[in-house]
This record gives sequence, C-alpha cells and structure tokens, in this order.
Amino acid sequence: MDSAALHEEIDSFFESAPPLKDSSKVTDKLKQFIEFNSPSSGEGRGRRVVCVTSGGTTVPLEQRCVRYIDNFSSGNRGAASTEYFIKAGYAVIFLYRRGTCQPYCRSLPEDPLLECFEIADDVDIQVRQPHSEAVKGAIRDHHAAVTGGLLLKLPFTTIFEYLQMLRIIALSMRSLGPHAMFYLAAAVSDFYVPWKSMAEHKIQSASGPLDMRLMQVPKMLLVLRTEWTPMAFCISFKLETDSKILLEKASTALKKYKMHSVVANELLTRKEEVIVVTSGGNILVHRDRTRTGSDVEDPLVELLVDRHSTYIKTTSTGSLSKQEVLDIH
Ligand code: 9Z3
Repeated sequence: MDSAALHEEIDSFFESAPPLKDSSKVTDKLKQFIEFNSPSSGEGRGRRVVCVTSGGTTVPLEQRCVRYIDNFSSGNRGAASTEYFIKAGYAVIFLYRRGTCQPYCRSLPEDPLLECFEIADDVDIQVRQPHSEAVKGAIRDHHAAVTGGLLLKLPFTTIFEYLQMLRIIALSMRSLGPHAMFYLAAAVSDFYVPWKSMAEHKIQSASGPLDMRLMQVPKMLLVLRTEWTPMAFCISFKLETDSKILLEKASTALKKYKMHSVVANELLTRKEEVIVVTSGGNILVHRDRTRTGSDVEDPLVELLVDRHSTYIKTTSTGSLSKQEVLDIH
C-alpha cells in the first residue's frame, strides 16, 4: 500500500471513530506527567519516558455495545515490564485494557479482594495472614511509583479508544526526542467494524445467521514511528502460534514499520522466552530458570534499556564507536 492510501485509511479511521470521552483530561494528565519528567522541568529530573501498551483491544459489534470481539491478552507482559522499567529509572505511561493485569498486582493473592482483609477491632481493618506482606509490599511499591510521578495509568477498552489514545500520547511525547520509548505489548485487533456501518442497537438473533464484514485496522506503526514521534525508540511485539512463521513475520515488521526492535513471541512459551529481532541479528532472551517466579521481562527490559542508552548516545553525538554500531543493531 502506498503512503497516500495508508494516510487516507488512517484519517478515515479517526474521523469515523466515536470521539474519545475525557480527551482533554487525558491530554492534561499527559502534559503534566511529561513536563514533570522532562529535562526542562527545572527540577533536575530528565527521566526517560516509556509508553507501555498492555492487554487486548475489543471490537464492538453494536454502537450500543452488547457484544464485542476480544482476544486472549492478560496484560501480564505490560504490567511486569512496567515494574522493571520503573526499577530502571524510567517514568512509565501505562496504556492498558480496563480489567487486565496491573503493575505491582502480580504477587497479590488470587482470593477475592474482600477475603484478603479481616476486621481487627471496632475501627480497624487489617490484611489477613498469610497475605499481609505481599499486599503491603504491593501497596507500598505502587504508592511510591504514583506519588513519585513515575507511573501514569490510562485505560482503554475498544480499538477506537486505544488508537486515539496512542496518538495523543505519541504527540505529547514528541518533545522528549530520543528519551521517549514505545514498548507496544498490547494485543491490537487486526479487524474491526467501522463505526458508521455498525448496527446501532443489539443485533437480533431472529434475523438468522449473522453475516458480517470486518475491515482491516490500518497499521499505525509506521506513522507512529515516522510522523507522530520520529525521534522515539520504538519496540513492537509480534505474536504467532506457528513457530515456523514467527521470525520471518517479525523481521518483516521490523523493516516495514522501521521499528528499532521487534520482540517475537509464541503464544504457549511467551512467559518463558522471547526473541528480540533487530537489523543486526536475533537475540534469544529467556527467564532465569534457576529462580522460581523469575520473569522473562526482567532480562528483556534490561536489554532494551541498554539499547535505548546506545540509541540516545547516537542521536545526541551523531557518531558512534565501531562497537556501539554493532550493539545498536
Ligand atoms: C504481544 O505479543 C505480547 O507479548 C502478548 C503478551 C500479547 C503475547 P499477555 O498480555 O501476552 O502477557 O497475556 N503483543 C503484541 C501482539 C500484537 O498484536 N502485535 C501486532 C501484530 O502481531 C503488532 S502491534 O501484528
């Protein structure tokens, strides 16, 4: 597809999407968050900022939505990665699907919330043993991240909300230049029903078998990379269930969308290992199997943070040593 046709598709996607609720609130929050963390804040910060996308987008089938198409994504990858980015000193914009896994919640008990607490006395409520340490630790870590201005959480549900928010975030992060990073782990729908051709009311079963035409969601990665935030360091993810095609698809995405790396993963082994595909070769990253409960996101984020550092150096000095050229590819 040529560039004019892609832009036309993208424009028509945004023009026909239902307008984002609270879009000015989202823009204000972002502005504050980015100003607080940018080098010019005057408060000596100048942190790198990463936008981590997480969880799956839904595709509504009716405008007054009763039914929708969804996908499997739990949001674990995005939530875990957010914790490691914050540990590495980044400020994180966490664009997540409502109801999916949240940073610092992964070690919480699976018991229903109300069963984790008990009445201590007439006034106080306490965390029930044996959950006490895990719950208090999670509350402390989350509180420190939010009050320290290191974590901004923005929820989405539909593909329309997700792409509109991603564009607002990208445009707000432009001012950060190479200190901005995108880590696009959300499972984004490939097909959708355009808002204008969508039934307004609940589709009736009495009308017989349902025949529906889904349009392709325009691929926004290239415009994100080259127009919305051209200086940002961009990492996208590629998911397949068939290992035979995974690496080829990831390397096509790397070139087609000009990504700095594409993280390739297979549905069944995604928590064990991923392959970081770059123009200089592929790197297998797996979790530390000698430690129970270790995450693959730990070495993955470490590797990407390192590459981001090299990228910032390149863009600020305009030149690199021979080893650094090898490292960045
Ligand atoms: C991924 O591949 C993520 O790693 C997972 C994480 C969704 C598999 P969980 O949320 O799983 O921890 O359960 N995300 C990207 C999938 C995707 O939609 N990629 C697009 C594509 O493959 C490109 S943006 O075309």
